[in-house]
Amino acid sequence: MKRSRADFRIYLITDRKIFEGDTDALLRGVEGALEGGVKAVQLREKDLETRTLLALAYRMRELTARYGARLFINDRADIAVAVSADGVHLGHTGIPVEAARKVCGEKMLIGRSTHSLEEARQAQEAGADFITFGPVFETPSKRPYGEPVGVKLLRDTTERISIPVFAIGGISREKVQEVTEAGASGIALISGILAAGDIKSGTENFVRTIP
Ligand code: 3NM
Repeated sequence: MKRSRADFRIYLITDRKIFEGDTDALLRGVEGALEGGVKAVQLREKDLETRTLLALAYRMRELTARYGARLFINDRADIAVAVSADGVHLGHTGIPVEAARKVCGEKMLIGRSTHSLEEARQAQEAGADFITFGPVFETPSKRPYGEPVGVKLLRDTTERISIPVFAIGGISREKVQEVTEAGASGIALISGILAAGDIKSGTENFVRTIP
């Protein structure tokens, strides 16, 4: 595994729509995943109004801290700093990595979503600590972004860049071996964990597969 400050292997991303928009239910779901062994969470509720998102980010910070887990905030470097998150995760419409570094400083981690080798290279050169790369497999939430990139492109990318790559998009337990053999340092996922009937034991199964 590539060594870096991004020393976790399962990167859980939130989506309260799985809980019919109920943020309390989302927090309970995330707590189940933390109980199951998740060590990094990205708060990604892009459509929330700023103050509502900030309030949720404070609660997520308190929760993740209780379990010794990292917290990342999607795109909102300002909110990440305000709630003392461990990092920010930048999507393709967000501010560039260099700008986020100025806001967040050297201590915080910066993750970047990438969808091609070129984007992955750019993220690394700009100083990202890690990237997500995908969608590797078919996933309903990402159909608007086009075809999955596939495992071969994942492998081509992990072979050419040195920062950790988290495979994202349609990751189930059955896919973990394939993506780690392709050089992924870890997996990033929403439904594989949060849509499980029993989130804690579902997470434990992932942790056993990718400790
Ligand atoms: N980003 P699931 S795919 C949030 O390719 C996200 O950058 C992607 O959800 C990307 O684990 C994706 O349920 C959705 O497939 C991941």
